[in-house]
Amino acid sequence: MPRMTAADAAVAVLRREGVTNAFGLPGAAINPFYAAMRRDGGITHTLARHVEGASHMAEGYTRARSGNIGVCVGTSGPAGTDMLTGLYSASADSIPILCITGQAPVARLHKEDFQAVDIASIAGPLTKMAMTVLEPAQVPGAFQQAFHLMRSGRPGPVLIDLPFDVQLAEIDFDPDTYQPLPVYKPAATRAQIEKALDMLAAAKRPIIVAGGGIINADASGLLAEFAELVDTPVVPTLMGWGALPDDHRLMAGMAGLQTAHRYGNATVLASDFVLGIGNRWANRHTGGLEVYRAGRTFVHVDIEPTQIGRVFAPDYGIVSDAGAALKLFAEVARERRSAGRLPSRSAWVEECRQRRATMQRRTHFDDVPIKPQRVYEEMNRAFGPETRYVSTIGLSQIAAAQFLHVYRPRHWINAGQAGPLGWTTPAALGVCVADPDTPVVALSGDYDFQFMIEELAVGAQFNLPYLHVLVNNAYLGLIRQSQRGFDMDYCVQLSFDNVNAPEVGGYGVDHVKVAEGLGCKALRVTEPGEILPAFEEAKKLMAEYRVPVVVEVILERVTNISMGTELDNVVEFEDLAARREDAPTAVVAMLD
Ligand SMILES: Cc1ncc(C[n+]2csc(CCOP(=O)(O)OP(=O)(O)O)c2C)c(N)n1
Ligand SMILES: [Mg+2]
Repeated sequence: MPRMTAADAAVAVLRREGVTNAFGLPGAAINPFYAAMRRDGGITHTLARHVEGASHMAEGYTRARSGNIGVCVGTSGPAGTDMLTGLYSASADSIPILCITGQAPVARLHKEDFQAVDIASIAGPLTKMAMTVLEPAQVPGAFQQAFHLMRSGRPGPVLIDLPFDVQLAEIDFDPDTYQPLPVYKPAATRAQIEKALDMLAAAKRPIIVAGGGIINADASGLLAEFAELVDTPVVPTLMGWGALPDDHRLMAGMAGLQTAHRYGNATVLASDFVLGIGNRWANRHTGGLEVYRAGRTFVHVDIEPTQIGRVFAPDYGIVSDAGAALKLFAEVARERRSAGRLPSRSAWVEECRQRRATMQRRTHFDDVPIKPQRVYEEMNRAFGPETRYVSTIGLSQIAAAQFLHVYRPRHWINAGQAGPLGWTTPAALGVCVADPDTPVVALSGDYDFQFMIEELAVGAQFNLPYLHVLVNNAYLGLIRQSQRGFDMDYCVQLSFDNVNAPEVGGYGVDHVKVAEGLGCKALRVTEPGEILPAFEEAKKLMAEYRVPVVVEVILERVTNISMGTELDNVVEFEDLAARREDAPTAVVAMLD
């Protein structure tokens, strides 16, 4: 039997589970694992500048490509605690990442040893498994179980904590005969699908709410097929955005309190039946449940049994992987269609499309300082359907969801539930590592950008070019807007007179200089007409220098973005689009 250190065995399992990349940074307690990675030579390591950054890179890496599992590695103590936000973000959005930490030697764990912290207990609620491996011979099994859990059921992260002496101990392990464990994915039965289709057929104005589970299951094609067969409009959730292309005839818009379209909310409110697939009825999607549920019948399909009924009791629930359910939905719908048993939906589909062509928000403003809506209009002009967007939270992200277009799954990569500021830059870098051939456009507010700005150096060092649109209002904009309810504007200003950069006109941080200092390229624009040329220039700079390029757009300081408390109570702060020229890049042209 081959003998090797437990750390070598851990790396061998990673390789056999398909891992080719890791994100992290070493420290004394994880050096044996780094030594094993070095001996193996098959794992490309990206050195983060902050351990939290490594965890978000891992998440971006997972999200970019089906089957990927991002791995982040850090030492004992603060490295593990730094990665907790990454574990939270990944678990909240059902994204598998594997977090590996070093630890003090087993015999010293209870002695308050240097940087010994009980990370497995701390990470427990954020992971599907969090384990300090105390016996060296358990290491291969711990990793095997980790991959089984990350891929089974509702995907999510795992943490494995390896004491120093456990990593170094020699064990018997045969990588050649190692076999990944089978993956558990429940599948709907025919009787369940028949019943749900009967309920859909009985409805007059049905919609499909398409969640991120469809993207996780790689089932976007099946979604389109099924929706077309039953001719039913689709409302993607924020996590499901891209599952159906924005220019699809049945795309009805997103619904919610913030990241939503006016026509999306109106269509949900007009519906009488909702088939939710791979979604979790997030509260910023539903708003108040009384309004959301009134007069509607609900069917909920989810891979995790305890998700059924968690937020509200649906009229019918099915435990199934979204892909397995959609495959059977399409199969049975095709049979019913051939037998002439599907009701016509053309009037309802047309009604939803009319809403799309009339209920639009205005994007075309010529104001200086620039209004944010104009930035997204120019982004729609500059970036095609091949673009992968990465964003986190803030007015910037909310407006992006209202105005940008997404045409493919995994092309809207967004920390949906946790929304940790700072996620955007490292996640975008992880996306670039996973798929260097697809153009990546990240979007940040100034505060999100400042949170993990140091990670730009990783992009410069490892030649990970992407375009970072930075919309600068010198404000914690979303919080400023929410403080209107408290009648205050308190601790939310990022503006100051920068003694080194009077040219930023009181907006505070000189992002261009910082980005350049970190080895990237950066441009700043202050007028609407400069935005598009700056994007084109940025593309050239990316091609020439192979580093991240930041395009900073100086915005007007105060713009309130549409949002509200209920689906029927979203407040509009600007004039709505009345003519085609008001929303010139809308996917469905505005009917004048
Ligand atoms: C770690 C963390 N702290 C606080 C928040 C709350 N929060 C959400 S958005 C926001 C302000 C974001 O400002 P910016 O990135 O400039 O975006 P803007 O809203 O101005 O577009 C804050 C503080 C958060 N999401 N994450
Ligand atoms: Mg801001």
